[in-house]
Amino acid sequence: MKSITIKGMSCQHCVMAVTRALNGIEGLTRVEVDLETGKATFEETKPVEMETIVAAVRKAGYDVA
Ligand SMILES: [Cu+2]
Repeated sequence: MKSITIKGMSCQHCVMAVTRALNGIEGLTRVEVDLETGKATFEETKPVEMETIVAAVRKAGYDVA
């Protein structure tokens, strides 16, 4: 399981948007995003570049710490 910290989330809608963005990346599974901690955890079914993840999060309107 990998973990990243998302910046800019303020409500459950943000959590859903980030979750959707991460779920949209091929190779990521078991995505869970926690509003309190700002942590997003996931597993990889194949290696995914961190740049790909950061790009998807930014496209959704958030950032990775
Ligand atoms: Cu929100």
